[in-house]
Amino acid sequence: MTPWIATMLGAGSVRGNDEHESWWPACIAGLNRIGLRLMDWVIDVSKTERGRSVLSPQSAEAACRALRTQGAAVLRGAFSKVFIAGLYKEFITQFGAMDAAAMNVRAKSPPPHPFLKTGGKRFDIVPRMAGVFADPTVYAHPILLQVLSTVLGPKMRLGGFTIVVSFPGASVQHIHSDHSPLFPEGDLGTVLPSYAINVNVPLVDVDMETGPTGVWLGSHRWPASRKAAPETVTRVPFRRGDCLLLDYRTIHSGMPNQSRRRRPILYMPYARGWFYDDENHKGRPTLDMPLDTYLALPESLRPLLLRAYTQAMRALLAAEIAGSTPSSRESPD
Ligand SMILES: O=C(O)CCC(=O)C(=O)O
Repeated sequence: MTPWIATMLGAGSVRGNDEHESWWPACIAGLNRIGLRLMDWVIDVSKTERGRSVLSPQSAEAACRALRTQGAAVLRGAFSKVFIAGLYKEFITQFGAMDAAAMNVRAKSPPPHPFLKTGGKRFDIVPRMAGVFADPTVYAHPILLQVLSTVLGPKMRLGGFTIVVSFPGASVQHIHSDHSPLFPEGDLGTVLPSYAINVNVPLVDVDMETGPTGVWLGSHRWPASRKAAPETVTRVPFRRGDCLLLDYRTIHSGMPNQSRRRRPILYMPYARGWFYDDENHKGRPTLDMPLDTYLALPESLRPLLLRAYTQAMRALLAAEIAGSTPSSRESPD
């Protein structure tokens, strides 16, 4: 048994600390079942694949199959740890001085601002795409593009570049998917191919104590009437360099942070060219890339980053259209 499976099965102490957590201890009961399904959706990127920045046809097919059938895939070791350490440093430069209370105050202030509260002591924040955050190695990583362009087509766009940070004491997040159904009539959306995939890149090692994102595998195909049973959640720890690809329809929830460390995860949603996420980011641009940086990009990358231009305007419009209705990701508290 590999060490990370062992970590998962020996999930450590669990304590409820708010009303959402009544279901959390039941997750442990589901862990044995989870072990059986791990190999379906976790793909180990080999040293050679990482070195060449390309997946073998078998690995690429396994990742695409996992996204199709499970609505999720983990690419273990897609990024180098040194590169992720650089991203973490930039996160600390931009937001290291803020604690949960400071972010809460900002999240409650009138828009526009980069802070969205997505749970107790959990926030989605928009960093400036400066320094290493502007490095194409992160948002145009060839291994990511290899998988994503197969699933979403060659005209996909990066729709956002945000960081979800959970602070020590963060409670388990409400169970949700990242968007309401595109076609609620007759659950049509559940039989369609994927239209958007959120790529989550943890900037620190995430164990069971720090709290990974829990996933309900296969839920992208569930009818709206089927609710996620908390005890069937799948959760695996992450090491720096891993990333989690989640279909926008897949049901998930951030696990509680019972450690003393904050847990930042980079969020990069990629979508087919016709899809704009107007639900999740009212009043804030989701991709804060300075225009000069955009214009300095190689021409081949500009189509992927086109939303650096358009998101700023759409954010203002979305604030007007959506009014005060909370999105599925926003904290209901
Ligand atoms: O914090 C996490 O692990 C998940 C966050 C999330 O799903 C969200 O903000 O929508």
